[in-house]
Formats: sequence, C-alpha cells, structure tokens
Amino acid sequence: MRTTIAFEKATWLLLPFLVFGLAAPNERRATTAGYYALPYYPAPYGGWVDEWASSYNKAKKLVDSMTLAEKTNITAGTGLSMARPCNGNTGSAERVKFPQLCLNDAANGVRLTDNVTVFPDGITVGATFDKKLFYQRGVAIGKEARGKGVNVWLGPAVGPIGRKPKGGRNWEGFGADPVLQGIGTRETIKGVQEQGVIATIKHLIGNEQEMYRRQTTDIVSPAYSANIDDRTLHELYLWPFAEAVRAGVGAAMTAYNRVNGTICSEHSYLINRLLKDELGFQGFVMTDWLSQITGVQSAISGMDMSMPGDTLIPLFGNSLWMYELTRSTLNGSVPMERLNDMATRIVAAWYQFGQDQNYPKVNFDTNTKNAIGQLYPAAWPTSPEGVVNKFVQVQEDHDEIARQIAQDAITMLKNEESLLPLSKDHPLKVFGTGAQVNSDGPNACTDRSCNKGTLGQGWGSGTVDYMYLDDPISAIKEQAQDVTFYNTDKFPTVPSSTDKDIAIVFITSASGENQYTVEDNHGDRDKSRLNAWHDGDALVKAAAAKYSNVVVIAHTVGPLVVEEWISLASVKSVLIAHLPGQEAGESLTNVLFGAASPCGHLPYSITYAENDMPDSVTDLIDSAFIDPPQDVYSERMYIDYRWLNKEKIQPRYAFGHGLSYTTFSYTNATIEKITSLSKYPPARPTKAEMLDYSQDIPDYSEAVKPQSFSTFWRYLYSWLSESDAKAAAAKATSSKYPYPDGYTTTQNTNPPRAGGAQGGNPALWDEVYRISVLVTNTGTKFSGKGSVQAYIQFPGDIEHDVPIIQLRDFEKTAKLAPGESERVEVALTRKDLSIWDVSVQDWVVPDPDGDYKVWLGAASDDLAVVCYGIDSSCDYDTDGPVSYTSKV
Ligand SMILES: *[C@@H]1O[C@H](CO)[C@@H](O)[C@H](O)[C@H]1NC(C)=O
Ligand SMILES: *[C@@H]1O[C@H](CO)[C@@H](O)[C@H](O)[C@H]1NC(C)=O
Ligand SMILES: *[C@@H]1O[C@H](CO)[C@@H](O)[C@H](O)[C@H]1NC(C)=O
Ligand SMILES: *[C@@H]1O[C@H](CO)[C@@H](O)[C@H](O)[C@H]1NC(C)=O
Ligand SMILES: CC(=O)N[C@H]1CO[C@H](CO)[C@@H](O)[C@@H]1O
Repeated sequence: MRTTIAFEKATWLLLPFLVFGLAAPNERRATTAGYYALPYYPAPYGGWVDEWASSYNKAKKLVDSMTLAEKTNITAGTGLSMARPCNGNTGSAERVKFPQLCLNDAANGVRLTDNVTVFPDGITVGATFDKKLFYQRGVAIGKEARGKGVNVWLGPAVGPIGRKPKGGRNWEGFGADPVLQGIGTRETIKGVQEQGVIATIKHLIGNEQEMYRRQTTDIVSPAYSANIDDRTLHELYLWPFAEAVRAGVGAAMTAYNRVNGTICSEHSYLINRLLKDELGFQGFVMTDWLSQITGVQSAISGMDMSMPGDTLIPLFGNSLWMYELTRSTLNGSVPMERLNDMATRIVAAWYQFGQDQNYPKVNFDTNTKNAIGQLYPAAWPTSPEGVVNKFVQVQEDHDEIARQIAQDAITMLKNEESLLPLSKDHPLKVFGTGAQVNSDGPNACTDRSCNKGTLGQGWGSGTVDYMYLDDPISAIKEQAQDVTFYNTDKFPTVPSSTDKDIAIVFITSASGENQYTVEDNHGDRDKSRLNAWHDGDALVKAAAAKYSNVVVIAHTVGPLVVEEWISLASVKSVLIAHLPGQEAGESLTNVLFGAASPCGHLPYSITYAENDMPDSVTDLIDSAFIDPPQDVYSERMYIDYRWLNKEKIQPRYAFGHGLSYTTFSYTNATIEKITSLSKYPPARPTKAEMLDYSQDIPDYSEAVKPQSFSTFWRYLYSWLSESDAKAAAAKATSSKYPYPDGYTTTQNTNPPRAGGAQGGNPALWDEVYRISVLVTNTGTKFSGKGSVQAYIQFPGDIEHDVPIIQLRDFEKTAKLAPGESERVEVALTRKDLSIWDVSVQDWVVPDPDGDYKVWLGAASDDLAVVCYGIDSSCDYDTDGPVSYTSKV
C-alpha cells in the first residue's frame, strides 16, 4: 500500500483525465488467449467454521442493531487526506460502541511512529529457516502494534513470492518458495494474533513486479495482468494464503494488478471462489490503497472494506463506497445481505481477537512527530488541534529477538582457508558506504526511499522509522583494535598493504515500492539489475587487487550476480547479511569475530547470470498503454530452483545454501508412515448452516445525516442528503443494475470439494510421513545451528510433470557444541504429496502407492539423506536428486 500522494510513472500527465473521472467499470479486459476470469457469485457468507462461530453470533447481533449508514461507515476508510491517525482508519458506529479501526503498516513492525523496533525484513527472517524465530518476531510485532493501538496490522506479505528476481517488494516476504512463505506466514500470524491484533495476509495475488501494477485510468495506465494457470496458482502463489487462512488470519488484502484480465479488487473468482469458498476465509477482505475502481462490482465480487476509502485520486473527498455504498444498497444494486455480510465479517474479526475488551486506544499519529497536531489534517480552512502523539514506549526487549534474527540470517556463501572468523588483532581496512549509517540520519529519506549508508530495509510502505540503527562500522570498531574505515564506494588511495591486512568490503542492492524512484530504479531493480549498487563490483575488485584477504558483506533485497569477483583468489569470504533492520552491527560482528557461527541459508538461488532464469521472470513489463500489459506466467511452477533443476542449470549458490564455521552430519534417519493415502482426500466436511443475512432494504431515513452533525471537508461520510436518499430508494423498484454474466444472489449449496475448513479440506493437512534425523556437530572448535531442509521428490513414473524436488518442511537445531547431537523431526502432509488437479478441482496424490522420496540436508543441492516412503527406509551417500550441466 501507499499513503503519500506521490503518483507513479506517467500519472501526473494524466491528471486532467483523472479529475474528470475517466476511470470506468471494467470487469474484463483483453488477456492473452487461454486465460480468463470466470464469474463466481455470490460472495459466500462467513461464519460457518466452528472456530469463528461465537464471534459471528455476537457480530451478527451487533450488526443487526446498526443503521444502514453505520453499516456502510465501518466498511470503508474515512479518506487518505484525512488519514489520521493511522495509515487507514475506518468509520465507526459509535452509537452501538463499535470504534474506528486503526489499520497500519509495515510488514516488519509499526510504520511511521516512534519508540518501536525496526525488525529485520521478511527476507531476512526467511533466511533463518527457523520456525521459532518467525513466531517470536510475530509475537514482538504483535505486542508493539497492540501497544500503539493498531487494530489491524498490514502484514505479513507473501505476494510477491519472489518470482521475478528484480521484483521490487520481494524482501517484504520470506523467500522464493511457497512452503518457506507458507510456514513463515503461519508462524508470524500466530504470533501477531495471539496478542489480539488482526493480521492481514497480502497481496492477493500476482503482484510480482512494481512497475505498472496500478490502474490509474482505463486508458493510459490500466495495470498489468498477471496471467496464471490454475495449477500454478494453487501450487505456488495461493499456497501461503491457504496457510494463512488455516492459521485463522483475520484480514486479507487484494493486489493492485489484474489477474487473467480482471483487477484483483473486483475479481469474483479470486475473492468469492478461491479465498472465501475454497479456502474458507472467515475474516474480511480489503483493497490495497487506492486500488478500487468500481463500487457495486467490487462489492458483489466479495470486497468487504475499501481502503483508505477514496477513489483513485484521493484529493477531493470522493469515494466509491461510504455514501455511494449507502446509495447502492438503497437503490437495490448491492443486496442488503451483501452489506450485512461485509459488516459482520469486520465486526466478527474484532470480536475474534478480543478487541471488544480493553483494547488500547490509538496513541500515535502517522502524520506528525509532534505531540500536538491536527485532528482533521485535510480540513479547510483549518482543523482543530489536539494531542495526537503520546510516544508510548513499546520496544521492551525486542532488540534481542531482532538481533538474533539478523544474526541467524547471515548467510555465508564462501569461506576459503577459513578466513572467517577474524581474530581481533588483524588490521582491518573497511570499505563501502554501507558500513555506516546515513550521515543525514537513518530516517532521512521518506519511507527509506534512498540507498545511503547502511541498508537495513527496502523502501516504501513496508518500512519502519528507526529509533537507532546499530551500524556495522561502530560494532566493528568496538571489537577490533586496528580499524581503518574508508567511507566511500569508490576505491580510495590507500597505503601499501601487508599480508596481515584484511579488507572488509560492504556492498548493497536495494529495491522497494513503485511510488519512489531511487537511482533510476522504479521500485523494481530495473536499472541496477542484479549487480551491486554504486559500482560495488568495482569496489570489490579494486580491494581484491590490493589485498590478499577480502571479506565481502552484502546488504541486499534479493539475489545478486557476483561473477565479476566471486572467483578472485583474494575474495575468500562472502556474507549475505540481507536486510537486518536496526540491529545491523552487533549481529554481524558476532559472526565476523566468531562469537556465533553463521547459520543463515539462501531463501532464493544465486545464478551465474541473470538470464539463467527464464525470460518470463527476468523481463519486466515495461509498457502501460491502452490495453493492459500481459505478464504471462509461462514458466508455470518452475521459478527459482525449480527452474534451474529442471533445466540442469547449475546455480552459483543454490536455494538453501549457507555455510557454517563447523560441520554437521545427518545420520540415523527414520521415516514413519502415519496415514495411508488415497488418490483424493476423504470428502470434505459438510458446510455448517449459515447465518441468515437476508433483510429488506431499510427506510431511506437510516441514510440521512442528522442535521446537528457538522462535517469536515474531504472527510468521507456514509450519509446521504435527504433528497439523494429518497431518490435512491425510489430507484430500487424501478431500475436494475447491469450485473455481469453469472451473477446470482443464491448462496452456493454445493461448495468446492477442495474446501471444508479454514485453509481447505482439513484432510489435506493429515500427516503422512514423519521423518527424523540425527544432526551432529562434527567439528571440533565451533558451536553452531544445523539446518534440516526436507524436499519431496514425486514418483518418477507419474503422468504429471512436476518439479524434481520441492521444499516441504524445515527445522533448525538449537546451538550444538562440538560433538553434540539433536534429533530433528519434520513432517509431510497429504497436500505436500499432492498435485492440483485442474479438471477435478481437488488435490490429487498421483500415485498413492508410488515411490515417494524425501530428501534431507542443508541445502537444495546438498541433500545427504534420502528416505523412501515405499519401504520406510533411509539411505546415505546416494547421488542427489539433481544433476547439472556443470558451469565450472
Ligand atoms: C486464469 O485462467 C486459467 C485458464 O488459463 C484458469 O484455469 C484460471 O482459473 C484463471 N484464474 C483465475 C484466478 O481467474
Ligand atoms: C462514521 O464514522 C465517523 C468517524 O468515526 C463518525 O464521525 C460518524 O458519526 C460515523 N457515522 C455514523 C453513521 O455513525
Ligand atoms: C445505485 O447506486 C450506485 C452508486 O451510485 C450506482 O453505481 C448504480 O448504478 C445505482 N443503481 C441503479 C439501478 O441506478
Ligand atoms: C545411530 O546409529 C548408529 C549406527 O547404527 C548407532 O550405533 C547409534 O547408537 C545411533 N545413535 C542414535 C542416537 O540413535
Ligand atoms: C522512552 C522513549 O524512548 N521515549 C522516546 C519516544 O520517542 C520520542 C520521539 O522520538 C523520544 O523523544 C523519546 O525519547
């Protein structure tokens, strides 16, 4: 989402069109042949799963007591210009004690406020491959959000998944794999929601690049269409959403872009069918900020909340909902039962997480750092003022968990001659502006929209303001006696070097959200591509020419191409420190000087060349005119390591790769079959009886503003004038809305067979194999944490094409001393062994008695153990499942 009124590429030129409101309803637009968005109506009611039943009963009672204008007031924001105090603020129904809800970014903490922690970004916690750390980060974020009075936290982000290595927002999520994203999501949501905060799974779906994601008008910037086939959608992109719904997530956010031609905020198949019917989502769906393009159409397509409430151009206090939704229900175009369902979903989520009981009031304001500020920022000529910031301290000891994650994420790619860890008495020559905090301060650029100094976060709405940034150079100086720092990215003149000198070179690569262009990168890394910024490759090469021992440290949003220097003899060690947030310094020195072994693993592949990946993911959509540009997912399931393995293209560093100062063995593996398989899962549970939302259209008077209420300019209200209300009510009997094909209001009594509970048919999560392996620290000097990654290999003789191996579970050991062991367990479910059957619309186990193999090891190309489902045995030292046409 975005909250600044900074327009994306080309939009300013369009202002004249926009002001006169050229954007028009457009359910469908041209797509690549073969892709279509089927209609799916009506929006399924929530409230039929046991876990939510009591919240729904309470919510229905409350909503039944609301007037029409109260119901429409709580389903939309009060307007971007009025965005106070939070990034999004709904209207209230104060008469029945339902408050305004505060919705706030970012996916790594609480955005635009003070006295909070800047947690490591998603990609960083992803690199830990540690479930406990995902969860603990969620707990800490949840506590901070609650402490600030945030009702709805706008994270976690799992879309983009990281299909395009240059995609701008991949770092907000956990890595280029659906299971890494899915487990990361599940643990994060658990942690956050246990604090009573509603989490938001986003963005549904196909927002895999930033440029041209948004529709600003129908004609000039119509938003690209992500064209995704059904199987790929289920097996990759929707997978983490299923995990989120299964974890009971309270909110979901749609993406800006189109899918198969239709804008996500009014995509009935995506929202009604996939999210609400098949995945059984019980919470409410909101638009991404300013992505709603129609009123009635988005409502019947299953949208429940319009954020931040305005039309595409948020300048004049116009809305597609609020008073227009009031009008649309009075005139009969949006059925009352749809409005009742929307409002009930929102109120049910509020009850579900106990927000009706002593929930903290919002105590911060995203618009100002001052204690006193405007209560209605966009009011004209002036707004009343009041206390808006109370500076509530919510950090507690969260620096500890933030530091632990930043440290455990550090991924050692290479370490020749055991150069690392460093002893503290070597003379250290440190190069690169990335070592030190931005001299203008860590928050100098709005939403971190620059790459100056230590890169702790990407840029855009997914960022948090620093209270401090512990930078690498300060931490290094605390540890070593002889440190010379050259704060430059251009190799300086230096004294002649000695054999004892060690050069440490900091390089960066940034990306972010499209409303900011940073050094010619439009959100995506379209300019820098996958090379280090600021000529970082040249800096490394120059250092390597001068010194015989070089350590490269990269703060990066995603994969880099490192070929210019990786094989140089003096480049002995490389650490990827990802995006560490505020704890960049000590987390790094703990690893550099050996207090801890590195234990991070790559949450994506690093290739020799950018074009080792298919064109469909390396090419960015680069036009925006007339017809929506088409982003065809022609590589299907084959992203990242799935593609490289299939094409036998050797990566420079494989997905999951990460070295340690010590070594681990994987022995004494066991595999146990828990559930016997059938081709399809057992039938889904029948859908419990639904609440009855049907209701007559209320009297127009419920929509009329009380005379005594005085309004503010540009604030969005749900009331109509008396004459407008009367006119709308008169229409209800006389005219009909031009509904799309397939529209109906009869609730589906034959719901999808793949559904049945939150996340889908619960039998999909039956454990089929439980596998254990003994991980032993076989080194003699260093403690360390061992990673166990479990990849499934489907039987070889099935008719479906399927990636050679796919990550299905992972675990991390505790810190093991030399010689110490830990038995680690992982599990595979029925879904893990299934393929999405497009014609049956269910998950199918292609060969229930087939030869399933589960590979275990430290990386996708380092799989030491294989366990066979067919006879419950395990083997060691076999050839791995993947062979490459060697690059070296
Ligand atoms: C997109 O089109 C494909 C057909 O190529 C279809 O199978 C799939 O269900 C469509 N997806 C959505 C979300 O509409
Ligand atoms: C809508 O919400 C606003 C903001 O809380 C409030 O001032 C207004 O009274 C509400 N309208 C109704 C109909 O309750
Ligand atoms: C009802 O009102 C909505 C919102 O203004 C409008 O889009 C729709 O066309 C109206 N329906 C009819 C039948 O006039
Ligand atoms: C592991 O297997 C070896 C060899 O079979 C056996 O000697 C040892 O006791 C086993 N260790 C554990 C902890 O199971
Ligand atoms: C206790 C504490 O850290 N308070 C800080 C909260 O934020 C304000 C504004 O940044 C600081 O001035 C306080 O010191």
